[in-house]
Amino acid sequence: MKLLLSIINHDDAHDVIRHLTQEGYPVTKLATTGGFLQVGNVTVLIVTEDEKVKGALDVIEKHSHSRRQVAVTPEAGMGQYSSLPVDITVGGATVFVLNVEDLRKF
Ligand code: 2BA
Repeated sequence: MKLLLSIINHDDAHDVIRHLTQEGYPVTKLATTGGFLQVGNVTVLIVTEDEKVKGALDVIEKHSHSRRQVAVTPEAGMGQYSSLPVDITVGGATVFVLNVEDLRKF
């Protein structure tokens, strides 16, 4: 079994979760915050059989979209902090696939 730990853009999360659920994947949604932008995103936990991982990844890929944006983040320089705009591409989705030894429900 595998755990898909999927960090999804807030604007895509509703669609991704709806389609995962329709396809029969059990989903737990966590409200999370990205460390770099300090804005909310959604972490979705899915535990499923190895052979169903590709199907879940396909759903996530199909309904997640990356976006380019300019972010202003604090940057150290010359002994003081200034805000420098940086051009970044924000997922979409970032997915970690982990082995799960056991699944127990009580
Ligand atoms: P954030 O940490 O808020 O990062 C948002 C976007 O900012 C990232 O998009 C990336 O394009 C950019 N970024 C992040 N750290 C950066 C840095 N040190 N310098 C320059 N640009 C940086 P994504 O890569 O699509 O990541 C979206 C969200 O997924 C992240 O939000 C974070 O919550 C999570 N994430 C991505 N990679 C991760 C990882 N390796 N471990 C844990 N969480 C991760």
